[in-house]
Amino acid sequence: MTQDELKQAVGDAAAQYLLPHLEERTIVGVGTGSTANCFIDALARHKHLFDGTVASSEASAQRLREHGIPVYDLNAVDSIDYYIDGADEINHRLEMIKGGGAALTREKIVAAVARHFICIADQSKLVDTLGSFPLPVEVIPMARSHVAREIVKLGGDPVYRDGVITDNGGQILDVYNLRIDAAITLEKQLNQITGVITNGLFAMRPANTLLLGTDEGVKTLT
Ligand code: ABF
Repeated sequence: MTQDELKQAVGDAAAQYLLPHLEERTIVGVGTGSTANCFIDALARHKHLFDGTVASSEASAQRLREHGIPVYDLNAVDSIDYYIDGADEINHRLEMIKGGGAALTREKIVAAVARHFICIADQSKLVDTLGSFPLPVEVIPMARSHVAREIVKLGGDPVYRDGVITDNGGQILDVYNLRIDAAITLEKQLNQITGVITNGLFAMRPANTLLLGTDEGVKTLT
């Protein structure tokens, strides 16, 4: 199967996974990226079964609204039972690198609120060790060079993602050549650097479930 077919399969599977849990008051957290878009399109077929959504990006919010699905401000909802989102890499502890789509801050916020984070990914995203994908770090623009210097001290090679401004007005450094064996430790170290808004390591709050699209079908890992 092509990568797009695997993404479609896992997006459909995530909608099916949610079906028994949807009720009229349910708010679904919705992520960002091409795999998340497959989920949005599948979820839209069941929009009559739940209340609405909270989106992790303006792009996902627009796609949801185009389907006629309500999108709420996170401050307007009391809780989110399920958050469905993709990842750039995920390991066997369900720790992730996210942020290739520059939505990492809102993704991390919604993931923090959600009771159950379901990661949806094609088989290419599952790795033994995180770090082959460059780790996105969202920064306050005036602090970009300072943060880059501090990241070099941690052993990474930061590259400014030129021309990208996030939904929050931040800029992105993509950090290359990290071999991340202790993801929680590195996530905490990066959080301590003044000027960092969010880093793309989702290890302190990993996914609860991974729906993995493979040539042998969609597998569930927990
Ligand atoms: C999003 O999923 C981002 O964190 C990550 O970059 C993206 C993966 O994109 P895709 O599903 O298009 O591979 O949550």
